[in-house]
Amino acid sequence: MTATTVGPHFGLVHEVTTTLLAAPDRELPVFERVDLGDRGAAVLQLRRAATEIRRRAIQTVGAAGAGHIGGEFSIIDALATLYLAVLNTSPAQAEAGDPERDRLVLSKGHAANALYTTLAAAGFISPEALRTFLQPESMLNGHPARNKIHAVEANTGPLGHGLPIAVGMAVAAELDGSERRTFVLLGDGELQEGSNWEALMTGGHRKLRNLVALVDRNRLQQGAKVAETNDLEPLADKVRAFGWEVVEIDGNDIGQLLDAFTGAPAASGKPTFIIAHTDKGFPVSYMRDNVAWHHKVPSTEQVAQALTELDEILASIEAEEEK
Ligand SMILES: Cc1ncc(C[n+]2csc(CCOP(=O)(O)OP(=O)(O)O)c2C)c(N)n1
Repeated sequence: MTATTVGPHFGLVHEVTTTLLAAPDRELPVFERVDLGDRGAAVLQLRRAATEIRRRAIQTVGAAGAGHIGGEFSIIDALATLYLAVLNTSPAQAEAGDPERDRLVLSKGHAANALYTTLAAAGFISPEALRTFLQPESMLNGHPARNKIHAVEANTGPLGHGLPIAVGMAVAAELDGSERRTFVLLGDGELQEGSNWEALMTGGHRKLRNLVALVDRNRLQQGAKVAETNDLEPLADKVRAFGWEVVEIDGNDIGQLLDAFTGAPAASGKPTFIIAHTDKGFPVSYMRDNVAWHHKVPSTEQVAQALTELDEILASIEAEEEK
C-alpha cells in the first residue's frame, strides 16, 4: 500500500493524504448520462453500468477487508438508474450546491461502497478515489458523510434516519415552490425502526408528491430474515393506509425501475413508495439470497468467481447490443 493525496478535484470536499488499496483489475468506466429516447438501448446501457459498478464494488470490499456487499448488490440497479438516467443533478450542480438539484438520500448507509462506486461511474467522484475506501483519513467512510463528498446529501448509517430527513427535504422544496424531487433508498429490515412510520405519516398527511421512497425488499437483514425478526407484512397495505401511492416491482430489473421512477409523481398527488423486490447479493450465485453475505468479506477466489459471472453478463449485454 502506498500513501497518496486525494482532494477536491476528486469530487471530495478537501485534500487528505491516505493509503491506497490495491488497484482493480481494470479501471471503472465513467458513463455519460443515459438518453431515455431509445428505451431499449437505455436499459442495456444501464445494465452494463450496473454490472461494471458491481465488478468494481466487490473488488473494493475484497481489498479493504470490510463492507456490506450483499445489500450493496441488491440496490446497485436502482442507484445506477437514478444517477445515470433519472436524477436532475450533475457533478457541477452537486459541487456548487445548486438548490434546484434533485436529492438522493441513501438511508441504508451501510451500503456506502455501492453509493461511492455509482458516484464514480457517474462522474461525481474520481474512480481512483475508490482506492481509499475505509483507509485512515479517507473521506470514503463506511457510512456516507455529506461534509466530505459534495454529492452526498445526508449523513446516514444509523438506520431509520434517511426517510425523516427526506421528508424534511421534500417539505423544504414545497416551501420553496420548487418541483425538485427527493428520493430515498431504505432497507426492509430498516423499516422496523419506528421513526420511519412517523415520517410515512407526515409524508402522506402533507401529500409530498415529489417524494419517492424505495425499499430494498431483499427479505434479509443482519443475520436473519426480516419476516422472522419483526415481520413487515402486509407492507403495501400499511403504507397505502398512511396515504402513499404504492408500486411493487422487481428491483433488479432496470426497465421496471425506470417505469417506477418516471411514473412519479403520481396523479393522485400522494408521495410514491416503491417496494423493490430484490435479492441480497444479486446476481452472484454464491451470494444471492444468502444472509451470510450481509457483511461477509469475499476471499480472493470468491472475488474472481464473481468477476467471471459478471463478465458473462457483460458479454450477454454486448451480444444483445449487437442485435
Ligand atoms: C439504528 C441501527 N441499529 C443497528 C444498525 C446495525 N445494522 C447495520 S445494517 C443492519 C441490517 C439492516 O437490514 P436491512 O435494512 O434489511 O438492510 P440490507 O439487508 O438491505 O442491507 C443493521 C442491524 C444500524 N446501522 N443502525
